Amino acid sequence: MKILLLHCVNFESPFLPSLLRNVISTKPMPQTELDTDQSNKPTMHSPIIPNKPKSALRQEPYNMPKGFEWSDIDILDPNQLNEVYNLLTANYVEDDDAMFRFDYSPAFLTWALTPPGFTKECHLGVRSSKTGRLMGFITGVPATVRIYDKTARMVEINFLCVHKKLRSKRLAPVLIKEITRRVNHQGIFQAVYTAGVVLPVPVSNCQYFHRSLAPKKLVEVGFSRLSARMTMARMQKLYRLPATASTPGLRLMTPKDVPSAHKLLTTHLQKYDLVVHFTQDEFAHWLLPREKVIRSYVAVSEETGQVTDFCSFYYLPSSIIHNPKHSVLNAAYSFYNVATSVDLKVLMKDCLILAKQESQDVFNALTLMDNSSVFEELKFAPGDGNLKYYLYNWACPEIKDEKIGIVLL
Ligand code: MYA
Repeated sequence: MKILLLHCVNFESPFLPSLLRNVISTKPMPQTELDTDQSNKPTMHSPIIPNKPKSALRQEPYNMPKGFEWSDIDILDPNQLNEVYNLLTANYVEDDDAMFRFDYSPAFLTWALTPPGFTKECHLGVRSSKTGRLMGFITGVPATVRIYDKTARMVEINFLCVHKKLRSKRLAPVLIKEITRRVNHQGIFQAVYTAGVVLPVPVSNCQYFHRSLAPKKLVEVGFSRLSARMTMARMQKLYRLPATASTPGLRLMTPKDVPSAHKLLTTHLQKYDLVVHFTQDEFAHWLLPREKVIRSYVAVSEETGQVTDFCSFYYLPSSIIHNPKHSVLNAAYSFYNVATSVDLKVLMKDCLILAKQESQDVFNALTLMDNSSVFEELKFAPGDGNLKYYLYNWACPEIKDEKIGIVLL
């Protein structure tokens, strides 16, 4: 059994540190059975492969297949932002039936890719040498992440995409190896990322739940179905929401609320096992409202002037691929929520109401943090999508979904 596991490891794989995580975390065994040299053994709650000094890292970029070249993308340049948008909007993640494809807006991409400390070396593109056209992409943005009680500077990896015309040519592993090399040169040796597909080796698995806001449209586009005993009129009645939010004083967060809201969220996140440790600047970047991108609301105590309740969601529409009537599915995704003066159910119901007011068709949330506790009463239904969480080059035991306290975009 042990030998089999080790035989599964592809030593050429960019995932080697994640593959080894499986051997270590799910099949505990006396270290002597793996190797008699005890000096370079990873232990639990530590890197799998030790950090290297800059001089020991590969200095030159990995070779690209003939006809392609690396390109650092300046996401603050509107033309390059548009190139990334065009690549992703036509080639990024689709559901299994190819009915919907994520349509991250340019404003969303700017938000997602420019947190404090971002570098354009880690917004890595692949261009056709002949035409200059952007054909592949991957990004890493910095974050300080706590896993159980260890904290590490990491990157959040996202937006891995290869143009449909270039699929299955093993460009993705080269993109991953090159971004790893670039991140390592910044002195960072761990990463966190999510994917719908099963890769070696998830640290956690969350399920998507969906709350219909526009049930008729969701049925028309094939996102949901009318069950046998349900009529459209009954369905619309079932999902009807009040016109206004009910948490007293709930309003959009402003820069003045940042210190208090940051403190509230930081304290709340202490109870989870995989979380981002936001600085105040990072919190301001990730949570201050941006039109059509991110919404955060606060309720403030009249007595203390402190934020008592905080809720947030982001807007990520999907293109509807073949539908005669609708071309965009407007979806809001639950982000970070902390309820202290009201029940979490009340606060998340307010999120539904506020998202509906901004013309969203569906509200999505994962089974992480305390989200699952509100699903039944707020009429969320389980979806068929799962999102796996991965850690690169970190050995630790699996984490239950309700102990995940980080939401990646
Ligand atoms: S998740 C979003 C991923 N993007 C999409 O799903 C968009 C639509 N699909 C595509 O663009 C392509 O199909 C992709 C693969 C680019 C996904 N993550 O080039 P290939 C492996 C990682 O011939 P293609 C996100 O952005 C696959 O198992 N690897 O395949 C997080 C196989 O490997 P192996 C994936 O279809 C990304 C190899 O690629 C994924 O043309 C985290 C085949 O390569 C996937 N989602 O292109 C990346 N899907 O042979 C890891 C397939 O070994 C980061 N593959 O089985 C690791 C940390 C790096 C930084 C470390 C710093 C310290």
